[in-house]
Amino acid sequence: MLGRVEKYLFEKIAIEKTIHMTLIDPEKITSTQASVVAENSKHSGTAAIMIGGSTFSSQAHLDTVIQTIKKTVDLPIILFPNNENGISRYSDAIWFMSLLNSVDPYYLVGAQILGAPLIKKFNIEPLPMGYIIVGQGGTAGVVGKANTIPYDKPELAAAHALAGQYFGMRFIYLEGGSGVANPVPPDMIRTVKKCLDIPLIVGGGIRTREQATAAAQAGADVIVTGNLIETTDNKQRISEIIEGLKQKTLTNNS
Ligand code: 1GP
Repeated sequence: MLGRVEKYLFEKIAIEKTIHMTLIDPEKITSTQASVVAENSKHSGTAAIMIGGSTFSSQAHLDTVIQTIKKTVDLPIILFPNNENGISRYSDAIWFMSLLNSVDPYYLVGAQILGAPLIKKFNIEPLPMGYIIVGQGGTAGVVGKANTIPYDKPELAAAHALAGQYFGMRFIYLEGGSGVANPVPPDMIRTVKKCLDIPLIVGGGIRTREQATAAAQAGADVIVTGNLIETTDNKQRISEIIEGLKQKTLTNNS
């Protein structure tokens, strides 16, 4: 049986075709700022709030950020952990993810083994996801010891994604790396999406409506933006991106 958050995501993707999620890195923001970002993002039409970062370490701050956001918005809070320390009892769900192109068993299955008992204890909904770092990969690529897949090798990314699907993962995430200059190219997204029967999440370096729409048109089911919230006009930029995704759905349906 599908969990509450997974069901919500599947239904939303079925209706809206491509949805947006806002990633908040607790290390870069106070809890008050986080709740303002979450509220603005909700008004703009974001579907869920993801919480996590590549180098996060304070669990107490993570708990406070999530509790503060929950007082303001009723969107699902999904953890996006870099290891077993990124777990908070206050979250609704967690990307139960394996970094499929890591050379370190810790990021393939080790951290997950350490985290699983806590996830059960806190009754957090696990969302099984295959995480693939491509292109420059940013900090996530370095920390996760990923054998990053070059942007001009889309078929390699597709092979990783298919392996994830065959393992039983229910989402695949193509990660270009937070803040990278160039987001995952549409050609790579298209090639990966073609071989998948499960939703495809794309993130890393998406800053404009045009980039988000291009990723959606290539087949992304979920667009994640994180760094954008650090810009002064973040509310405007997130609104434009989500507006672009909605327009794309209207065009496709007409
Ligand atoms: C990073 O894919 C996410 O894990 C989002 O990237 O911060 O560049 O939006 P940005």
